[in-house]
Amino acid sequence: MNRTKKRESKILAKKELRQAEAAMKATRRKKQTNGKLMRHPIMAANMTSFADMIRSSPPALKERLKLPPWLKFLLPYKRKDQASLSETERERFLCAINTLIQNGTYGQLVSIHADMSHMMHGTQRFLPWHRVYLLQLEQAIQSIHPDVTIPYWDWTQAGEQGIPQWLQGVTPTVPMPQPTPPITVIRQPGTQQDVATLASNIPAIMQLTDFVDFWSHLEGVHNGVHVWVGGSMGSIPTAPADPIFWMHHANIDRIWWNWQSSPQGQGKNPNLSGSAAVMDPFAYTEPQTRDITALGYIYV
Ligand SMILES: [Cu+2]
Repeated sequence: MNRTKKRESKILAKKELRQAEAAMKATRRKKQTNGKLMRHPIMAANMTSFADMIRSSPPALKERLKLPPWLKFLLPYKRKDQASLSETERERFLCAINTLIQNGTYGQLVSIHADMSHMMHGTQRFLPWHRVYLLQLEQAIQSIHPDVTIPYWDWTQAGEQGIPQWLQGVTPTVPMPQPTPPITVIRQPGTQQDVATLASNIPAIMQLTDFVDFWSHLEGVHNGVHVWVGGSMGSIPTAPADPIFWMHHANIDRIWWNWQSSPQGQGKNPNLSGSAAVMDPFAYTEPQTRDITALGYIYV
């Protein structure tokens, strides 16, 4: 074979590989969306822990299954206000986060947020996409400490309008997938008055009756809090490296759930269809993100 022929066959092989990959992706997507192969397509595609396996088993099976009392916490689990956590709860959360940072799982999640192709900011995907994104970290956390959940940082409360004290020393260096260099978390928080001003928008936002109005205003306040924390939190590719990102987003998710549960917000959903309704790179579709109790958690 001469050189040009060799090159041609190489290009051909690459093309075939790409086609095969595309075909595989298409069937995978089909399997995930038609749900025929999975009894519980919502959870099954993203399960990383045995706790999730129990949690997502059919209600009838769960009733028949005899579980020891210490496994009863599995459904639904509670996301708590960070200010209400005990010392042990704080330690176990940080311990799980650290383990995930060291084993590379955390860095992989951060890199997903750096990928703008997921269109998760400035679109109607913002709220459902981040709801799914939080679940990814939470499921990874629970594969280490099954009783730990993501606490929310309720910056609408006067007592929480600053970086929580127990997080002030938590500025890890996060190893990232190759070739991205590690991220060392930094913060440049603003004043208490500034975060209070941002939070003062929330009561009026809760009164809105249209999803697009609600989402766009809430995302605006959310952006303000990102900028208020500053440093790593101020830029999209590095923000999730700061553990406070997840607690900020849990608070946004909680505010959305409160609105969804209110007369103004009831039944008001994003207007997404086709691939825009699939929360890529995750398999969840937008309708599957609407009910947090179906996803297995509540806010307390
Ligand atoms: Cu984001």
